[in-house]
Amino acid sequence: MSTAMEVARVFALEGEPIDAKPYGCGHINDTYCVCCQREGKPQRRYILQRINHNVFKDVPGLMRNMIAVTAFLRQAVIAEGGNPDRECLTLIDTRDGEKYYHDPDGNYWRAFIFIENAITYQTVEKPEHFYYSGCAFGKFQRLLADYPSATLGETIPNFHNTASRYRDFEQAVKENASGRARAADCSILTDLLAKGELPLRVTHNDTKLNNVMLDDVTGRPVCVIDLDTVMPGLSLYDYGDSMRFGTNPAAEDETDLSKVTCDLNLFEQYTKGFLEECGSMLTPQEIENLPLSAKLMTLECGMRFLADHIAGDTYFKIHREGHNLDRCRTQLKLVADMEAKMDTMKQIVEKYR
Ligand code: ADP
Ligand code: GN1
Ligand code: MG
Repeated sequence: MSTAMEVARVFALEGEPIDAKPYGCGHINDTYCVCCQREGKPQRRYILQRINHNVFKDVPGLMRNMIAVTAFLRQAVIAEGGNPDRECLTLIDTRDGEKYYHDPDGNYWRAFIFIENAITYQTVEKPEHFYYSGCAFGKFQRLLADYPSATLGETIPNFHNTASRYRDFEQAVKENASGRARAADCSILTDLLAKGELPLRVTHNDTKLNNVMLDDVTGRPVCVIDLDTVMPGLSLYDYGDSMRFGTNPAAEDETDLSKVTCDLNLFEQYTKGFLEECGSMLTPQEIENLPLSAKLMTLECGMRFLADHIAGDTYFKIHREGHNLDRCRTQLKLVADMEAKMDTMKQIVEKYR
């Protein structure tokens, strides 16, 4: 594949390219900063980009848009007395007089004047940055107000067609190409139950910490409460739901997700207590699935919070806007952390079986 340095020489840059380094934090194209040496003059920089043709299927069409829009903006900036080399993107021609280069490997490249003495921020550090951002995009709209929009192509069809994006989302979940939708995981316990490999028991089903009364003085367990959900179920539901709530040192609705983790010491404490009390009556399959049940009960609860958020908060009590969404996020963060710690969780269960 051509290197950025090789491609830099294809463009009519001022001076001799001496360096081409990856640049910026973009998520789509490969961007390089090319530095050129000039006789008796300071160095000059350019931006060189390899266009992502996986994302943009019709690069020539995209470049037709860009050439037309930058030419139009250039005239508009000049008409307002601005500096067009600085206030609008300027494409640099190739030595053959083209606005972009299609290399022998099939990659597309373009080069721009480097806008010096200006930076892009990754977060709003001062409110005024965001104000100026509003000014910039407002001006962009204004300068292009008379451009005939129908003459531009759609570089990504349906890009902001939210209904179409929603269908894409449903399709991605259905296909689950990465396995990350975890749909298959969701039926592991119910399948084992259906096959008779896990016994149906009387279970509490809502075993969070605040559903057990502990003695004020000794801290020892006094009484299991909140028996509304006592039903036939799997022992794994009771173990897993306790883990979901209790191993996370942060609140169930914590908004700082960096605080949300599965604390393995807490995991060990509960496992020890649970297995001391009922380990001898559990089957080997039940014990083997304990670590998985922690993850699955957490995933299930995350899905329930999200579903309720989408349904308009009709099930769980909320105390602020987006409360169920915040709760969903902690659960999904916890699922990811449990997945990362699954091997250790299994070792801990083995220690107490
Ligand atoms: P919910 O289904 O809304 O969680 P709970 O039955 O768990 O309702 O009751 C909510 C809280 O009330 C419990 O977390 C506990 O602090 C307190 N509580 C419930 N029952 C008792 C009880 N019998 N004695 C003392 N406190 C109780
Ligand atoms: C509900 O009512 P409470 O707070 O004990 C819910 C549980 C969820 C839990 C999440 C009957 O429990 O299933 O795991 O919230 N109870 C019911 O915090 O839906
Ligand atoms: Mg309760």
